[in-house]
Parts: sequence; C-alpha cells; structure tokens
Amino acid sequence: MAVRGADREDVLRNWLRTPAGAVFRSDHGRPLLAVLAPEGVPLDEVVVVDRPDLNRLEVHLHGSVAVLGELQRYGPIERAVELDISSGVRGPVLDLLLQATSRARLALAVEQLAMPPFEQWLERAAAAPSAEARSREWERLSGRTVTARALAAPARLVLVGRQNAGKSTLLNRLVLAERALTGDLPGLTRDGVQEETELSGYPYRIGDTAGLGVAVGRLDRAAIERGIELARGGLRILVVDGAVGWGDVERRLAPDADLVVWSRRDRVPRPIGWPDDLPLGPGFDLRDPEVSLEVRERVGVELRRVRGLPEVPEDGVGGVVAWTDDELGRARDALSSDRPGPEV
Ligand SMILES: Nc1nc2c(ncn2[C@@H]2O[C@H](COP(=O)(O)OP(=O)(O)OP(=O)(O)O)[C@@H](O)[C@H]2O)c(=O)[nH]1
Ligand SMILES: [Mg+2]
Repeated sequence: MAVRGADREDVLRNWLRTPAGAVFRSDHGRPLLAVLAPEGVPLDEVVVVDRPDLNRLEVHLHGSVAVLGELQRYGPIERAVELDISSGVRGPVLDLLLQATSRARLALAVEQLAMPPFEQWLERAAAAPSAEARSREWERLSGRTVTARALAAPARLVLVGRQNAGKSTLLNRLVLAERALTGDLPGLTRDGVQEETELSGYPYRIGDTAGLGVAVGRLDRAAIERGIELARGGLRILVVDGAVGWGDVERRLAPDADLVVWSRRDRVPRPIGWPDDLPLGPGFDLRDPEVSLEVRERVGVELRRVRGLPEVPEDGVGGVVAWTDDELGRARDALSSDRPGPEV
C-alpha cells in the first residue's frame, strides 16, 4: 500500500502506530516496523518505508486474505496478485509459489504468474517471419523449460553402492542432519530414508538404499530389491568405498551411475584399482559433519554439470515456460525446424 504526495505522512497518521503504540514518524528511506491500525484498531504489523525520491510512503503488509479483506472496507484495492487456482496449467507455478524454499524458486513463481497464457505465446512465436526466428524461439523455450522445471520440482536422487560404502553417511552430510542410521555393520540400511534438500540451488529428493553385498537373509534381499526399484528413473550416485575400490558391485553399478562419489579419502588418495578410463567424481572423508558444506557444494556442482543446468537464475528464467509435456510437444511441432513438414 502506498500514499503519494507531499502530505503522505499526514494522510497515514491515523493508520499507523509505532510498535509501542505511539504516533508514527517516518525516517527518510529507512524501513521501520510499525503497526497498521485503521481508526486506531491494530490490524497487523507492517514495514513502512518513506521514499522522498518518489514522493511516496510505502506500507509493506502481508497480502493475506484477512488483511486485504479488512482494508477493502476503506476503499477498493486497485491491484493485487490474483491467483487462478482453477487453471491446471498453472498448477506447478502455484505449487511453487506456495512451497518455494528459496528466493530463486519464489522469483520463478512470481515471474511465471505474470506470463501470458502459453497458447497466446505460442501463437505469437509461431507467427515469426522466418524459420530461423522460430527455431531460436524454440531453443530459448526449451532452455527455459529445462531450468524452470528443475527449479520447480525436486529431482529424485538415489544413493547406490556396496554395503558399508558410506551411503547413509553421505546422505546425512548432504541434508545437514543425522537422518540416516550409519555404522560399521554391513547391511545396516534396509529401508532408506528420503529427504529433500537443495544442492547448488536446485531441489532434490535424496533416497538412501540398502547396499549391495552379502544378502544374508530374505529381509536383506527384499531390501536390496526395493533399492534397485527406487533407483529406477532417478539420478544415481554410486558411492564407492575408496578403501575397497573397484570390485564386482562397482562393475555392475558404474555403467548406470550419473555420478561416482567415493569415501575414505582419509585412508586412500584414490579408490583402489579404479579403472583410468572410467569417470570418477569427488572423494571425501565423510566422518566429520564439518565437511557437509563442502560435500554439498561439490556434489551440487557435479550434478548440475551432469544435468546440463546453468547456475540457478535468481530472477526467473526470462520468459514463458512449457510446464506440461503436451505444451512442449506442440511448441516443438510449431517452431522447431527439425520437424518434418511441408516446408522442407
Ligand atoms: N574412515 C572413514 N569412515 C567412513 C567414511 N564414510 C563412512 N565411514 C564409516 O563407514 C561406516 C559405514 O557407513 P554407512 O554410511 O553406514 O554405510 P552404508 O553405505 O550406508 O552401508 P549399508 O547401509 O550397510 O549399505 C560407518 O561406520 C561410517 O562412519 C569415510 O570417509 N572415512
Ligand atoms: Mg546405509
């Protein structure tokens, strides 16, 4: 809410109090905590900023239904962000708006709310005069879409590897909390925990799995099966015990791994017997929780590289996004020059 004019402070005199209940006085340019009290009745806490440069006094308030409803009694609210929760296409944006856990994710939601409907955008893009211009629009749209989707919803990330490799310890470091039970007993994890966190600015749901190795009983075998099932379709980090190094388990899991992370760098400089021509990611001494920030940083950057994602855009992706695969497919048909069509 803002009041413009030389007498802006006088106009709001009857609406604002200091937190202690005294008469409110602005402090040029400096934000001040105040109480919004129309007709002297306290309604909510607000932040007040006087902007002499703009001849404006701003009252920053919660846009909650209760506050806005109360204020409406004093006159119509000219402009407020209106959420259309009936629109299926905007679903992901609404979810993001309500659940954003970072400034970048919130900025993306706010940006996308202001975008024109996808149909309208596509119609205009498809009307571009040349095939090159349309193809450029397609490139930009697909780039924005990949980044926006990666920011909006967590990617599934599964930790796989042999028993005792340090999978549960790695999970704990990645989520900055002792969530999974760890210990020297091989086969300790049966049903792995799942936790959400952000790495390098992108959200992930990380799942721990039962390690591969000697399945001594029916329960262990079932746990390993569940782990294999969980890993299907997600990103996989193969956790290698550096001191054990390359073995049958690694031979089996390495081809499908998106990233290899190894433990026990306190014992070995490099996983024993690791083939020179196989990709190998960062190694850590995972024992001390103090390493967590470094582990999160290194793993986050590696995952970004593997997924081909840019550094997290702090202010949205800069345009319309195809939130559904159907939208993306239609955009490809209408814009991409790869398509077989009468023009070719
Ligand atoms: N020295 C050393 N020990 C580690 C390191 N990382 C993990 N450990 C230890 O290795 C043991 C096994 O770690 P876990 O994280 O439980 O291993 P896991 O891969 O989850 O094992 P399972 O659940 O049995 O599949 C624990 O005692 C850890 O403290 C490391 O980098 N260095
Ligand atoms: Mg474990």
